Amino acid sequence: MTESAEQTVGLPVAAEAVDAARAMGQEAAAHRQADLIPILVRAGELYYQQDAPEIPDAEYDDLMRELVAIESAFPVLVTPDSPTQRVGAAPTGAFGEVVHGRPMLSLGNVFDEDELRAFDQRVRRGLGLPPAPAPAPELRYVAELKIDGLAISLRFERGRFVQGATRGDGTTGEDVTANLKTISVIPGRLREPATAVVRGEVFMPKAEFARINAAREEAGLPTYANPRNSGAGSLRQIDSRVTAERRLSSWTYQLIEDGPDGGPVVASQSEALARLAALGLPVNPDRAEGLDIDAVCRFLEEWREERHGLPYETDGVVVKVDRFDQQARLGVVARAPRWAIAYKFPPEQVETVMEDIVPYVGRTGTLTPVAHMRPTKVAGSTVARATLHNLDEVRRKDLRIGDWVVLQKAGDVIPEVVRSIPDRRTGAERLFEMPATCPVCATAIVRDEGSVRHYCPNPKCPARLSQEFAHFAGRGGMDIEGAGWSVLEQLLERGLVKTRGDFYRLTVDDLESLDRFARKSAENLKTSIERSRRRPLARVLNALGIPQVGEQTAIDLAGWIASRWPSEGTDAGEWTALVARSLPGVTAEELQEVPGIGPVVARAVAGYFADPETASVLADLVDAGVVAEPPARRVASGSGFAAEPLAGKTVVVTGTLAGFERSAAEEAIRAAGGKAAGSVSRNTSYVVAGENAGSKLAKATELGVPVLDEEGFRRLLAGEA
Ligand code: 3BD
Repeated sequence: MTESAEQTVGLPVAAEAVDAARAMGQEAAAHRQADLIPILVRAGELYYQQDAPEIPDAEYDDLMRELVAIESAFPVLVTPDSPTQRVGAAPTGAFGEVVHGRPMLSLGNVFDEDELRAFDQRVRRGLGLPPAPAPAPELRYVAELKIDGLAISLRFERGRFVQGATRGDGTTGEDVTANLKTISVIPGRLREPATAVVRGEVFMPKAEFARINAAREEAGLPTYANPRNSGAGSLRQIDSRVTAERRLSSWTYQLIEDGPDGGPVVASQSEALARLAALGLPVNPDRAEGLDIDAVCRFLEEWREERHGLPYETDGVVVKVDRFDQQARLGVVARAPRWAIAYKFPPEQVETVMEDIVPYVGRTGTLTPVAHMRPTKVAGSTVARATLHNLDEVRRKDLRIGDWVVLQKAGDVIPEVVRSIPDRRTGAERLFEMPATCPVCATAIVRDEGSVRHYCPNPKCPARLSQEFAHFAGRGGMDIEGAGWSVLEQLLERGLVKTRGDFYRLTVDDLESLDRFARKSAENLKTSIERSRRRPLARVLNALGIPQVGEQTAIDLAGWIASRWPSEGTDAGEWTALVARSLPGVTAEELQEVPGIGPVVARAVAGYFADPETASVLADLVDAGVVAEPPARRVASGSGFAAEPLAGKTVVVTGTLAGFERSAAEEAIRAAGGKAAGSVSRNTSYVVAGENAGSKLAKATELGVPVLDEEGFRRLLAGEA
């Protein structure tokens, strides 16, 4: 095992694995790499962006190890957009939660000067000032270069740094105090014993990024793609020694500090920045104060090119109304202040050759044309692929195979083919056509009247089935631990699993017949399959992959189903069968009763249940003994629909409960409208303590948070507490 390979993705890779990859030969390795990358990229995106992984962690790790081994064996195959490039960061839930005392807001974006001037007009109107170009001397802006980093919040008590958290969703972040302490510019003690919350951005300086990459190159290792990803990953390391090695930096830009009278200590953003600096906090000197909108525009102009010479990455300028009293008058809408805006520099565009357009079959059978390009560096990383969405888009942009194209990253993130460059055509370019038959199962491709979507209509298409079944068995679904891609592929290929219910009909002998499966691993997988047989209804619904239904809608739908077909007095298995028989009859009108479901989703869901194929899927699951657990009963409210007994409540479960797996208990809390949290704070409404509850129980007692046993928990869920 190489020390440095381990650093790449936070996973150890055995020398044997690298040898095995080498033995494949470069061509076979390249093919395998091409299979692995989209799976891992997609899983990674879901994981980081939506916290909804599609493949189990263990499987993800295995595939990632395999990719690292391939890339270690054949470094020429490495492109910086490979998922091996992201710094291995801790899984969600690895850190304690921090509820931000005041939510961390978000910022609206503008992309050109006109939009920025429109912002100025809105501000003037909001403050009752004359519209531009009339002068408005009482309105002044502060312009700060926008750091492309990770937003953080730091708490200082009597001058001491006591807690630091990531922004998270703005309400709740992760406690990364230990890691923030390794950042040298963040002081352990302020120059005054002030009590304050300070917000800012953590980032990796370009030089540090270059240093790390140079060292990696020297060691023959893949280099990291961009400072943003590596900075964000570095802050989410379990082992803060790893963070310390990365030498991150930070700028702060917001000060929340109450004076003796309860009001803020400073009266404006410019004063806040000065005070932050005076307290010993890092404040970006590349800013301007006392600006009118024309001066703001000059500031943008000045930095458009200059920014590339800065020691850190900036992707725009944040423009803020200086005076706090004016900020207060303007207020906040939908979490975004009306007194601040982010101007984004136009994306860097590059030209490259689009060597091919390849149709991919997705989970719903949709064929998506994907551009394969000569790998090119743009906005800090190398891009080789970009989705072209659908055939109409390909035609609209007049993209032909072999064309030179303009490439950019939308929002500096998602690679996008902007247009073709017809002047550079040689005549050898070819029009792309959607295949007449599915590239995977050869069924004739369908395009519905008036739709841009081409799809493979074969519900049994292996491309669809394997993705549908992966979704079914995956984390957001039945969560069958150990049933990852390679297992799934074999089960499908060998015909051991033809329907979803077949997972529950597998025997240990069946599983033992899989490649690299010993008796023990077969038994383990069988155990995890059995464990997944009973899942909360919301999860089972999500597992089905109903069009337009994600995790939240599945929860809403489950609540409605439970109110429509009450489960009291029925065994959960019988209730599941009843629901499975009843669902095919629901209408779109009925489904619109479900709070959170509108007409479009209602129609899609009703259409799904009306499909005879769905009825047989449901019957098969019931036959296979799958049990959907009814959600906690909701209290009937005046509107005839359920009120949520835990609405607005945060509940922490600790220790082992006899009647709930941890995930089921958390599911039940969410289904009852509450929030399931991982750590106890003053904001915790209840702690549910099972067998062997430890420090969380102690913390709850210390903070005076009500503690419930399992029976009390059940009453709480039933709205009886
Ligand atoms: C910067 C909000 C306000 C205090 C809300 C006006 C959205 C990231 O350099 N000021 C800055 C920067 C970010 C900011 C504010 N000033 N909010 C600012 C900011 N100089 N980057 N941000 N943020 C911070 C965010 N982050 C992640 C996901 C969604 N939004």
